[in-house]
Amino acid sequence: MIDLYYWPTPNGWKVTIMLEECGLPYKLHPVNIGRGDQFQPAFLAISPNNRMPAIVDHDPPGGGAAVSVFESAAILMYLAEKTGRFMPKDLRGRVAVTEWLFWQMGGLGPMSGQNTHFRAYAPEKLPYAIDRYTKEVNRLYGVMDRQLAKTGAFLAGDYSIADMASWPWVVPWERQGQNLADFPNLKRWFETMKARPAVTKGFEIGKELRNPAGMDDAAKKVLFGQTAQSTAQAAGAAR
Ligand SMILES: N[C@@H](CCC(=O)N[C@@H](CS)C(=O)NCC(=O)O)C(=O)O
Repeated sequence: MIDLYYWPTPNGWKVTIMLEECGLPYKLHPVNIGRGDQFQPAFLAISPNNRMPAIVDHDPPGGGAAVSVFESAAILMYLAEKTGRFMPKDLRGRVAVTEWLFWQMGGLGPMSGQNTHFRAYAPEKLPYAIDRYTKEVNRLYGVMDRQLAKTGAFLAGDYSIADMASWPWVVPWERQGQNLADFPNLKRWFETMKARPAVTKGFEIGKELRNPAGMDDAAKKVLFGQTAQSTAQAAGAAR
């Protein structure tokens, strides 16, 4: 059985989608990041960066002690290795999936995250910051669109963990100030992904946990402005 430490956000959906695609049984442990659960000592022992998702696999390949993994791409790679699925066996195929997975982790995810922050959450509307991140996300959509025109189907050829990592970050495209109609190959890929039952199911996991009113002030206080000192204090207070 796999323990999944999770909150329904794009980085969380990557893992629920993969677990559903693989049909692996898992137990959900909600980490309410708006209330500070990420600073609980038991969670920090698994995920020292105070971020979800994280997993603990009590039945790792080859047996032995349970394996814990934090960072969504590391989790996807671990699950691909465990199941032998969604990561090609040949060198060139593996390189392509790794490239697009890391592209998502270093580009699409963080840039979209900053874009959301400045568009939706920053207390002041900062035109320079909004413009910078909206344009960068736009550029990244263009990169995906051209890649998908080339492959014709998925980001790295066959359906893989690179697609599972990227799709959740395109879900909020309107909120990102983008228009999917401007990117026909991306739009086709987005709809193809959405039609997969495991993608829909993974996306729905823990939906009821979300605050229907959106992020409240208490959550903003926990999530924004973290420093080394404040996170150490939060971890101390949760002990
Ligand atoms: N690079 C990390 C990012 C994870 C991440 O940013 N998770 C956010 C939610 S989407 C979180 O747990 N935030 C808690 C916090 O900011 O304290 C990954 O891909 O796993």
